[in-house]
Amino acid sequence: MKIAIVCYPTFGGSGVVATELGIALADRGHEVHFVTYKQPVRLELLNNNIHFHEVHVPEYPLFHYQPYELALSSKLVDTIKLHGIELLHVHYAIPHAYAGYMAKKMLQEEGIFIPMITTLHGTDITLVGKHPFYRSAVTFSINKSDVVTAVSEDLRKSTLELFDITQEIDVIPNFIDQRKYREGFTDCQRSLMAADHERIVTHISNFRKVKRIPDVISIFNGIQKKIPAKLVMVGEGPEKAAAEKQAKEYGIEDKVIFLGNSNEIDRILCFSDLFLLPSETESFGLAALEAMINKVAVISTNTGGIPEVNVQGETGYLSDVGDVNSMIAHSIRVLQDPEKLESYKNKAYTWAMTFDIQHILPLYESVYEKAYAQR
Ligand code: GMT
Repeated sequence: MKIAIVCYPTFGGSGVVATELGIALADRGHEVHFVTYKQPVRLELLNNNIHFHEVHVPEYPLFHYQPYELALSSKLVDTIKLHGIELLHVHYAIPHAYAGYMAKKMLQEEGIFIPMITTLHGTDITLVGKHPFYRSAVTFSINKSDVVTAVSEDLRKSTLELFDITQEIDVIPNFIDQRKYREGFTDCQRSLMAADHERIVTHISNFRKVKRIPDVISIFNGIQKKIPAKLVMVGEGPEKAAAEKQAKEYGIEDKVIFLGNSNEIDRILCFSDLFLLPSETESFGLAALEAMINKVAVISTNTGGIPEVNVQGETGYLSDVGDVNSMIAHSIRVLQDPEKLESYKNKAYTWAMTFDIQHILPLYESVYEKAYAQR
């Protein structure tokens, strides 16, 4: 099939999922066209099956806000016509489903029918989309999609609770591509981060409020009082400066390493023992799944879709949002006994394997067929 994918090209989970899905579809012989404002960060190689079309928004001083949706829907119309694209898959409802629907209607005027799949990723529903200023447009564009998917059962339920949805929502979870990890890194270069006797705790996110970064630092502070350890913080975002300050206030700044954004997540996870995800809400928690496939145990909150990923007492532990003491206790329990730690890590890996792209890609292909059949 010839498929156009619209996504955010950033380090955020929705962009990562969209990009990895596009790459996997291209490997399966589909022709994939990414349409977005910048080449997606994980899209390193373009090839015969992978194309990238940049959306340009001309700056015009009259506009207080430059009309990205307009430029995106025009670009979609042109790209779909030029390349004979058969199906449109938009990731993140705002504003992609809305722009996609406009493109679909414009094409219909010319006798071209293009089915649209909308994948909901979480913040487009639970944080931003439900805002009264957006709610009507989000409801409309979800209901006008030919197929809607959500990345967890929890997100499906929240969407049905928060909006007046007349559409069925299929759950297709986030995935990992275990082929990328099969060879593994024989040299994890652990010594770059910590001494032999120290454990390595990791957090990866975009450092937004929803990630509860102060809890990450507090949990680590509690851990390092009992167990020699380092904290590796990966990512950039609004809460980073405060986290650096907090580490200094606790007097642990020499134990907390801020790496910024990285394209080498697997190398970092390779030497990690424990992953912290104390989020306020999380529709799925792709970062936790990426940790697990790298044999890293997970300490998380029990919110949103996280319990569908992290299994209590098996792959790690889950606590109530904000219960830092419980997360410290769980972390210490996991880290202090090398044999137990190994068992958590192995179970994390085994469970993560069930989310391999090989199992998930056919689910997307089947919703594509369902949408295509509705033409
Ligand atoms: O978590 C983020 O801040 C990024 C965000 C996004 O929209 O890109 O991630 C969301 O989508 C991911 C991929 O489906 C999910 O794994 C994340 O759990 C979800 N984030 C939240 O729900 C907060």
